[in-house]
Amino acid sequence: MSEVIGIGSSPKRKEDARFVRGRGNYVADIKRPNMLVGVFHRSEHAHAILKSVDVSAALAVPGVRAVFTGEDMKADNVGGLPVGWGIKGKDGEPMKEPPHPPMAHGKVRYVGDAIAFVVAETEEQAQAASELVVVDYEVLPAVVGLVDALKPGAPAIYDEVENNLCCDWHLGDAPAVEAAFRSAAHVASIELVNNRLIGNPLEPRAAIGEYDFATGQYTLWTTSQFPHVVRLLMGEMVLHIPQHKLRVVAPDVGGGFGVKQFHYAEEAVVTWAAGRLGGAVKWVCQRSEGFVSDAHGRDHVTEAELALDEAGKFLAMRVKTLANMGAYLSTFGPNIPTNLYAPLLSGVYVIPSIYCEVKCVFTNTVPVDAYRGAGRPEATFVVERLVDLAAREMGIDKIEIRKRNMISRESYPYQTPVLVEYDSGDPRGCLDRAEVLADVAGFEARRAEAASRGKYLGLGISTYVEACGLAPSRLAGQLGARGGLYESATVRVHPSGVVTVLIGTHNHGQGHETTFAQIVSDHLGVPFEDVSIVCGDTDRVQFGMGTYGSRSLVVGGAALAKANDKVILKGRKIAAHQLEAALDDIIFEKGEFSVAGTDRKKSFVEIAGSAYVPFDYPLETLEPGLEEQAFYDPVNFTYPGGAHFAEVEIDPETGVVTIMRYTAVDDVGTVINPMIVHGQLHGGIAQGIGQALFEHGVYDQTSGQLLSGSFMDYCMPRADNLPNFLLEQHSTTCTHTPMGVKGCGECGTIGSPAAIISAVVDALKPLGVSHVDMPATPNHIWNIIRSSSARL
Ligand code: MCN
Repeated sequence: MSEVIGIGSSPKRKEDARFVRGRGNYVADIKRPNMLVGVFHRSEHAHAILKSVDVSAALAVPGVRAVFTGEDMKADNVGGLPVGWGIKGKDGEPMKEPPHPPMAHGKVRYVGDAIAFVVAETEEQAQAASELVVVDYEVLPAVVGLVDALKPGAPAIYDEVENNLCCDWHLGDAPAVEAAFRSAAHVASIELVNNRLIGNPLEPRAAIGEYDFATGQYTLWTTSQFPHVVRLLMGEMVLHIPQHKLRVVAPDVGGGFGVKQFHYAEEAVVTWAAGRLGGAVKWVCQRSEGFVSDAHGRDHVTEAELALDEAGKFLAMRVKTLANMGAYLSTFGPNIPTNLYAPLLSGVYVIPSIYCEVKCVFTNTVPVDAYRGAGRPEATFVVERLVDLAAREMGIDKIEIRKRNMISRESYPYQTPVLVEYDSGDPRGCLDRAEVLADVAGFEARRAEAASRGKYLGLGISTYVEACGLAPSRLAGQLGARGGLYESATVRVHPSGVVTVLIGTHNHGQGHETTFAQIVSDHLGVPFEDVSIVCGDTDRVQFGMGTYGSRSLVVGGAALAKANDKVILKGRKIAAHQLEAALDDIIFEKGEFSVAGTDRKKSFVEIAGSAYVPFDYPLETLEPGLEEQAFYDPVNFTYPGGAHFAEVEIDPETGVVTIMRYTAVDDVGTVINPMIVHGQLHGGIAQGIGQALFEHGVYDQTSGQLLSGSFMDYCMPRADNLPNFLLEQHSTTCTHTPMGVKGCGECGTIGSPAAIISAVVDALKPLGVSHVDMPATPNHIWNIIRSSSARL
């Protein structure tokens, strides 16, 4: 396709040509000369003192080159992994940040904690030897539940952390909320659980460390969503490698979903081991190993209340949440249930005052961090469950109560009581359209028909707002974070006019090679096929903060747009020189620089060529070449939003929930590629349905063993669990991003859990059920139905 394909078109994804042919280049595919293979020996106990670690039998296995332990790393002055973002408690006290060594020494704190790293010539040798590492444990009592961990006398995971409490954080105006609750005509109260999720991207994590003795250069190939940040954190804090001597490469990555956005212990261990052994060392995570070593997501217990006046208008909201941190703080851990959760509790509603307290709690479980949506699905679930409950208790229709309390389109920009200011949106427009598409008017007839077959049919709804585009420095600073997150892009126009973009975001499934090429094609008027996107290599790309929090388009795309503008400006200067006109008279349109009001013009390709030819060039005022770089720090988050309707049918004999219809109307601002946005919504909704109906990370309360440690016990949604989704966009333009765009990567995951549970509860309404915790598995639903006296 040698044509311009701009913003708003849906070309097929460039990257799929290699993915669908099996030609991707993943970390596990990479082979380095004389590469060794490493396997971790991991703790089988949730909480234990390491009395001794005997590696002699493992070392004796033929082919084994080394067996390293946490004590070896400690002796080599290896630092701890990054543990926090400066969250402060209510009284301004800093959160507790106990050290997180890459391999345990002294004590293990969860099943899966790494104890030893066995390096051998082959994986089989390393695996066999790792089973011969003998650990003498003094087993300690473990605690995995949030409420239990805070109880006096609970096992202490760190001597220096009282009551296992990492921090007691809050946001909002408590006195105003108390006053509003005192004047309320009705208070709806709910206790709910946001279930623990385990990410499971298609490609398990992997890492290769390599040390080149001749140059003193380290290279890490890793399955990461943010290679530059890994270089920054690992180089500076953990291994103390100067940045110019450490290259981090994240090649093709087979899905991340948040799981690959942390700096993991294994990355540091392979790189350090490579340095010790003077070569390359590879580790590829086994699927079952991933269950106990990939950071988990969610895991909240919440009490929430909504105060309303007699007309059903919201007055105030009060939320208390316990958030599981696991045994160590992961890279962003405490940031998720605080800064990315509480500021979203206003949803799309006018709620005059809100107060939220969050206790972040250590337990003997895998560290918990971001998982697609990260804090925002949790907030949406709280708000939407409360709204449904209030509607039911006050006898108001659940769509009507939402309409009564929604922020009107005219009220934007809208300042919430929880710090953030929404710049744009039209929640009512989304809701009205979704109501029509979902054929809400015909629902009662469908419910009656289902009842005639002995089935319960329920209609559920969720509205949502998301804050994406992490993170405006201004807001991050106000929330107490140590830094904001900008993004950078370089646009390199080659002499022939073709373009290479070097960008700091990372593409691991979102279609950036396509959408970013569309942006360049649109802005510079160059053919879509003439644009290549490069990401994921710290030696090639100037700098970057990576991909998560649906930031790539709104922050990275904005940097790209800014760099395009700079290219155009320089091109105009060259054209002004060549066409002997004033700069102000040179206009750039559709790939041509022309003198306004004349037919004198130069094509983009001509200008690109002459930028590299000294005599075509105003040398006294410009440097040769056509390459521009831009950094962009957003001024605010962007706030996509929408309304999702789900219709579910429940079989009372089996408890199976079948999704009959799913309708969503979302607002993601200007759409670059409608097909890709559609795909992002599909994937996101599927993941939200996974949380609502299937997925649950379950620990044994006494031993701290992960009971859902394989796909036999951890149920992922499959294609036959999902209906066809009916999706539409109802876009409002973001007022502060260069192209008016908002993010879309997490929308589906944020809107869907609450919509599904709302539908499940509605279906069970005849039984008097007012809330169902996630996941609404057949067993869970069957038990609810069995225990009800009012069956159909
Ligand atoms: N897009 C667009 N128009 C818009 C918004 C986005 O065309 N108005 C396009 C973007 O250009 C990009 C895609 O949609 O190609 C997603 O954009 P964005 O919302 O910026 O999200 P990111 O690219 O930053 O991706 C992160 C987001 C998150 S946080 C998770 S988790 C997630 C997700 O995206 N993980 C994914 N989607 C995923 N999709 C795949 N296949 N794999 C993952 O690991």
